[in-house]
Amino acid sequence: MKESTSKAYAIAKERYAEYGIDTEKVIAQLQEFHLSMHCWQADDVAGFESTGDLTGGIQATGNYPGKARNIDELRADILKAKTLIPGTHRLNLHEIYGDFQGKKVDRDECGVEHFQSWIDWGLENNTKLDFNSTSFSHPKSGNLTLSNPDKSIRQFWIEHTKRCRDIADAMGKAQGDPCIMNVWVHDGCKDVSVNHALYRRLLKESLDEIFAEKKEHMKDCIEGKVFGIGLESFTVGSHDFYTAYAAQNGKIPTIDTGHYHPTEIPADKVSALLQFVPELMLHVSRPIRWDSDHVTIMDDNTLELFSEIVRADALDRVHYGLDYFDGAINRIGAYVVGSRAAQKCMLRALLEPKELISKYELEDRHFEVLALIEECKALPWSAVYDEFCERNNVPVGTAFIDEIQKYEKEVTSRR
Ligand code: RNT
Ligand code: ZN
Repeated sequence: MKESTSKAYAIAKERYAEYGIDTEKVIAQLQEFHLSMHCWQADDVAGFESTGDLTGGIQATGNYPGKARNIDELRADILKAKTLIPGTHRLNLHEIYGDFQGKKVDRDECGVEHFQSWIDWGLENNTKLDFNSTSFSHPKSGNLTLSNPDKSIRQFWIEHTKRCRDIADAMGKAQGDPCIMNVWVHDGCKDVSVNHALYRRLLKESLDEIFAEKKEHMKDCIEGKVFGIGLESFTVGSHDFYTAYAAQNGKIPTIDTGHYHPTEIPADKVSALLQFVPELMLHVSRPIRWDSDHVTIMDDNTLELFSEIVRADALDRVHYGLDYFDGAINRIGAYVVGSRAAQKCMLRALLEPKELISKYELEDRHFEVLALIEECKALPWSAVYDEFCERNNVPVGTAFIDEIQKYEKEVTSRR
């Protein structure tokens, strides 16, 4: 262990003790904080099904060389990223990342057999799996999938999503821990339209049919959005729609931090939703103007989000997915920066002296609340993070940059 790291940690430990915070306990909590790393950062959401374009309300920009072109490269890149991120983390797969062995497997034909090698890989690499149905980038994606008035198209996507639940259930069973399956569909209208109630009724009916079968080893999440690219005027699966659906049906709403109006604070959803729904799924991202998917950083929105979870004492009621895709920079670097940023936000949330602040607030002493929140920003949390990295045998500070450059030179740049 580097002497400077351990000295800095010893001082940090004392400083936090002055506020009643036990940094050893916090490090133990951070060790139990598992991100669900999104497989789709490795190849700009391409998947292994076809070489077609990414369509359906989302877009990845950038042409940085070296993206993963097949399942082996994707697995290698994710394992590389994992060596640079402290802790143990899950992997979030989309259906288009199945092991199709070069065969054409349409979305209404997918089955557990196409994910058996992922299940084995997860067990071998101590990586639990989460899952997503994929309704974009397909000839039948169009503007409407589960809410399409054309029954045959709607049925196609219902069948797909049901099959995805079977796959997720098999993953959960094999790993002895529920697989969290997210449903996001891009359904919407580009321009003025009048059949909103119809589309929403159809989406509700499709979801009812999809969720009809109880599953033991997976949990369902539903993800809303303000708008999709090319579908700016109307979104069938809006936040109101899914919030109401989740509350009525005991489902898990997914809070994608890139999916709200610019002045809306995603963190504020946590204590509101958790009064009515069992759990939450997160897609931690970073919205920039029209793009909802820049690499996660330690920004105010993310800090506040994790703080609200800790303050609500809801650490075990939340699943921590990441969801960004940046094709303009080294993609493994994007994984590492974003994952470490999410961990730092959680660490800072755990280090907040919340009992003290809460006491002041309940006594109506608001200057003291403000002062403490301000002071906490400058407490030596980074020394605790460095110590956490040391204990997990991953590079401390910027040392991961060299490792990623080396991997780029030896592996990704040769693709
Ligand atoms: C899109 C949603 C969705 C996707 C992934 C790839 O706006 O956020 O979660 O990003 O499913
Ligand atoms: Zn998302």
